[in-house]
Amino acid sequence: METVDLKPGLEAFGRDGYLRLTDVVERDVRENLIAQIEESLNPLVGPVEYEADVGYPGAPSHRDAPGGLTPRRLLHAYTRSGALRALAMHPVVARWLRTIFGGDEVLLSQCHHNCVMTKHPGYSSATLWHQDIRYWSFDRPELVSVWFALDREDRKNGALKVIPGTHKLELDRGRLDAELFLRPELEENRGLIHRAVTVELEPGDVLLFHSRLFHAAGKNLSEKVKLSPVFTYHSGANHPIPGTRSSRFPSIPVGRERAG
Ligand SMILES: O=C(O)CCC(=O)C(=O)O
Repeated sequence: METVDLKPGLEAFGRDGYLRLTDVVERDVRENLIAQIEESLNPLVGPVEYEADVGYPGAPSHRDAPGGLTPRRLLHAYTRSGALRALAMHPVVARWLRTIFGGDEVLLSQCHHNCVMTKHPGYSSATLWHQDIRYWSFDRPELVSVWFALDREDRKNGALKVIPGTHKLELDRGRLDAELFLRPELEENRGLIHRAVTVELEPGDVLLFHSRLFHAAGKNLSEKVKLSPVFTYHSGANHPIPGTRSSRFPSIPVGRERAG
């Protein structure tokens, strides 16, 4: 593996709460993954979360409504194929995660994200401002979500938007609604949201972001479904709380690079 100075990226992650890595996933790997994922969409291979299940703005109100059976997430991505398992263990991503976790062991959570986001044109919904950690239960809120762009992700097809630095923010509970989304009607939240940036990704790019970073995304207004595998990682020193959803399945060690 080529020698890359990880220090500037590590500093950027610490400051902003996210890091975009360019050109990580090779074209043939992406094409193979896209073909496999498309096969899982028709006929639909479960487990799946439908747009109607998420209840986000713009989502069909129930499964029997028009578009109610639009798949929003193909769940349990890690167990779906060897290609998805290899993606989750990508050596470039593993090296960054190890660096971010200060050299500790890196573990893939099977309980959170571990899915392929399948944002469809027509019936996709917008995701409001939230932190991924909101429903997760670990010793410390120090997890990293990793978003793989198999194709271009931009404003039109619902690329992620982030508010840089918000992984370090301490907010009063009142700034969040019942579902722990930022309340956009509050003046102080409007100021925060005003600082948001859209993270456009090219095919093969990867976005790493802190589990406390506020992020959101729009609907897919393009003609094409957007397919994005997403996995979540934690360090070996950060354990899921026993008895919670975060401990439902064991985490998987992310291997070290082989020498030579
Ligand atoms: O693509 C989207 O709408 C964003 C999804 C997201 O942020 C999440 O599921 O945590």
